[in-house]
Amino acid sequence: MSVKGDIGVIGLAVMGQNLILNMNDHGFKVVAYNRTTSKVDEFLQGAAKGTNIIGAYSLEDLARKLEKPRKVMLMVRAGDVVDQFIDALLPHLEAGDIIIDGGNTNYPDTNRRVAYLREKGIRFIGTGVSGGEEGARLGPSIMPGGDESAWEHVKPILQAISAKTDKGEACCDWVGRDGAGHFVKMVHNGIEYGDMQLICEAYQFLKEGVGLSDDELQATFNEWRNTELDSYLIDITADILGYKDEDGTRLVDKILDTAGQKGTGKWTGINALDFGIPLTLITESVFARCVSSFKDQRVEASQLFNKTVGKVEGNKKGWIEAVRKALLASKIISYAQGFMLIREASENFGWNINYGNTALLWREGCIIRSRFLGNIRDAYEADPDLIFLGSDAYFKGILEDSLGEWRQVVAKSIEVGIPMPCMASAITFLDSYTSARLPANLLQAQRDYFGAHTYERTDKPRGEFFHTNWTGRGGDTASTTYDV
Ligand code: NBP
Repeated sequence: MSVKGDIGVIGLAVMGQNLILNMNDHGFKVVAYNRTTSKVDEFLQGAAKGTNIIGAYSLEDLARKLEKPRKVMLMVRAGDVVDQFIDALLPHLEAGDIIIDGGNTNYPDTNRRVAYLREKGIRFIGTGVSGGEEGARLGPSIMPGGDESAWEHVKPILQAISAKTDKGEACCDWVGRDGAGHFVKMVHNGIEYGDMQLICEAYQFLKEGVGLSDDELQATFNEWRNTELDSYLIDITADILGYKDEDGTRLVDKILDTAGQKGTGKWTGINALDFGIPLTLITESVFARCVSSFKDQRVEASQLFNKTVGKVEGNKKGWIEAVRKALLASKIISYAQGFMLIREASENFGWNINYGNTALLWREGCIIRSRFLGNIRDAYEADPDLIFLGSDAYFKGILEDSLGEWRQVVAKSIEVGIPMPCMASAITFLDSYTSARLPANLLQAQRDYFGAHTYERTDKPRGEFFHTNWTGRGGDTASTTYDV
């Protein structure tokens, strides 16, 4: 082992500390630095005691203690702090050295930083890291992108510390140039929003509509662990539903129903709008959190129409199975939409993202880890050009098998007054996407009527545009044709 450090990590909060300990476990010598340097000593005397971890007390000290090319990983608050550290590091680095940003950075910032540092001869990697504290310590999902010439130098470290599939494959591989890694991490977080909201909708329907008891609810989610829904989020939901407060009642019932958010779901929605991709489910899940946060308004509005939730009558077991199918089918739509967004960005930026590989990165270590992601990987391995996940034979089969009960659940939720924004948006998307004809003929007529925006005709070749003087008062001049 070298005397100097293999990698430096800046940022000794929960993620930084755990990643460093993980690197140390895998035999790498890590140099640890933090703005508040007293935290370096606290770390060395606490969690890092007895390890090979070295402390650094200035950026100069950090640079001096690193093997060349130097590899410095930032695990600090995303945003300006990353830029500040980059500029403060530059005087201590030399051409070919590598900076890695492992924070939750918005990908345009990574695009910008890769270009900025390339001009200065420094190689930059922006990597998504998912899995929270436990993932960082035991094996996170890692999604690196940026300057590809840096990858061979950091690959042995990042792949060693990452989560592994049951076949031993690392949930860490090169995603693509520039901000590709952070883009994929952003979509991961958006999918996480969607998965969580879908589970919440299933929970509310079964609890308030079907009337399952706490024990029945917990048992249901426990059983779902043994189905295609098998995933980390289903696991923790089963645990949460069983968790009792000191007085013996379920803690979850005492938690205020207002959801927080840190912004990555919102970024995913904004990008979907920018790229023109109908990411309806994830976007609804962000809005669902927004509505939940209007607690006082909701309490007041709940008096407006004397709202009560109706009972969902019928066989409990039948409804539980119908909800399971609705949840699974909706989840397929969410991932289908997420991969459409990744494809659009990849083609737009020339990132060449491998979609099967992306599913593999999320298979273990991260919050959305699931058995299901193995099937997504198989689907893209079988057909790398697959546009709509629902046309893969395996997923098509599930959608076909679920459709009837999925419709029943969504229709019933509307009938009894239980909000179901994500499951409803998912089936609406499927109905739209699989419609050879939509009412956009009328929409184009409206656009042409008031704005002379022109339309194409079903009885003429595509690409020929027509304008009608609908009222006899307008002229014959058409507006410029463009697609938004
Ligand atoms: P935080 O996001 O809480 O950041 C703490 C670190 O940022 C500390 O080292 C702190 O130094 C430093 N810092 C701050 Br805050 N303001 C600074 C400033 N103005 N100048 C210099 N340093 C500053 O840590 P975290 O929760 O470990 O997350 C690290 C990154 O990983 C973030 O981008 C986060 O979004 C991402 N991430 C977090 C999780 C998670 O589960 N927490 C999961 C995945 C990704 P100080 O000690 O001197 O204040």
